[in-house]
Amino acid sequence: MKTRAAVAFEAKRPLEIVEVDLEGPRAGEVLIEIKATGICHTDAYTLDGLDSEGLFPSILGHEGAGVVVEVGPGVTSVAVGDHVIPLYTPECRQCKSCLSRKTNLCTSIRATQGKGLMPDGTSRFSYKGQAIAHYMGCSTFSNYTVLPEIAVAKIRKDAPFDKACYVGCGVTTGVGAVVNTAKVEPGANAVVFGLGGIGLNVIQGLKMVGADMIVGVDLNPDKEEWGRRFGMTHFVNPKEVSDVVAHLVELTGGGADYTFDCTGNTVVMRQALEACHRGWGESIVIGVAEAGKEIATRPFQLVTGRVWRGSAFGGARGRTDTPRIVDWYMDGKIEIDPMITHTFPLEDINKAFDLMHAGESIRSVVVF
Ligand code: NAD
Ligand code: AHE
Ligand code: ZN
Repeated sequence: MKTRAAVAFEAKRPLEIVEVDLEGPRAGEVLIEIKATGICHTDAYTLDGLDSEGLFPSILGHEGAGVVVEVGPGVTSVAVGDHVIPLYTPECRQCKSCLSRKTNLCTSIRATQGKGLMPDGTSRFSYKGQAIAHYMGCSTFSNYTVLPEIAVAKIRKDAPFDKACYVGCGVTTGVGAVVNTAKVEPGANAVVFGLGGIGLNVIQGLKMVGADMIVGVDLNPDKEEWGRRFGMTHFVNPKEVSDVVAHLVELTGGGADYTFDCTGNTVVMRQALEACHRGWGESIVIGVAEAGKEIATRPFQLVTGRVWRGSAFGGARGRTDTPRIVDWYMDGKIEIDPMITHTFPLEDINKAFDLMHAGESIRSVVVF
C-alpha cells in the first residue's frame, strides 16, 4: 500500500512529506493506522545526527497512538479495531530480560530494531524502490506503520488519540522514572533538571507519589510557571546562582533524596549526581546524550553512597504498564492535556522541531 509519511532523508535536513510504499504485516506483525504522534526530543536528536544508531533515510517518530487495521498470520494478542500504542520497548514476556523481572528492556528484537529493520531483518517501508529504515521499531511519522505484535500495547477505546500518544514516550518515561525506577516514597525531596516534555512528567509523578520538596532546574525562565503548574515547589535557574550544586545541596538540607536528569547534557548529569544526599541520594539519568559524550564524577561521590541509575521508557513494561498509565490519565490521576501545547497536520511537522529547539513548546502532536 501507499502511505503518507514524513521522511528523514538526511541528517540535519527538514523532514519531507512524501508517499512511501508500505508492505503489509508478515507473521507476528500488525498494520497500524497512526492517528496521532508526539514529537519527542529524541526524534530531534536523531534528526540532528547525534544518535550513534541514527540511520538515513528513515521514518522517525516513536510516540504514537492508532488503530490496528490488519494482522499477520499467528497474531493473537491484538485484533483489527483495537486501539494501540506502539512500543519502542517491546514486551515479549519470553526473553531472558523479560523473564528476569529485573528490567523492562526486552531484548528479543533489539538487535534488528537498532538496525532499522523488522525482526526478520527486512524493512516494510520503501521509496522509489529504495528501502527506508524503521525508527525505534515504531516510525510513527507515517500514517500507517507495521510493528511486531509484542511491540503494541492495547489501550481503552475512549482515550483520545491526540493525548494517549504522549503515553507512548514522554508521560511514561517521566512518571515511570519516579514510580518504577526511583520508587520515590512519600515525603522525599527531589530535584528535576530540565523542565521539558519529560521533566514536567517527572514533576507530576513526584507530586502523585507525595514527594515533599520538588525542585525544578532549567535555563529557560519560562519553565518556572510550567513546573509550578504540575507541582514544582522551588525553581532554580543555573544562570542565577554561582554554584548550582552547592545551592541545591543547601536548598534541600544536605542534598536531594532523588534527582533526575531530563536534559541529556552530561555536565548536568554530573551536577544531578552531586546534588544527591550523601549516603543515600539516587540520581536517575533519563536524558539521552550525544554520540561520543561520557559522564564523569569523582568516585568518592559513589563511595559515599550516592547512586547513579538510568531509566529507559520509565522502567515500564510496555504491554502491561502503558494501558494502566492511560487509565491514570482517564481517571484524572495525571494530566496530559495542558502539556500538548501545539497540534499540527503532518505537512507542518517541521514546525514542531523548530518550536522545540526554540523552547516554545512542551509537546507538539501531529494529528493525521
Ligand atoms: P525538551 O526539549 O522538551 O526539554 C529539555 C529541557 O531541558 C528544556 O526545558 C531545556 O530548557 C532544558 N535544558 C537544556 N539544557 C539545560 C541545562 N544545561 N540545564 C538545565 N536545563 C536545561 O526535551 P524532552 O522531550 O523533555 O527530552 C529530554 C531528554 O530526555 C532528551 O535528552 C531526550 O532524548 C530524553 N528522553 C529519554 C527517554 C528515556 O527513555 N530515557 C525518553 C524520552 C526522552
Ligand atoms: N540509540 C542511542 C540511545 C537512545 C536511547 O537511549 N533511547 C532510549 C529511549 S529515548 C526515547 O525518547 C532507550 O529506551 N534506550 C534503550 C534502548 O534499548 O535503546 C545510542 O546512544 O545509541
Ligand atoms: Zn521519546
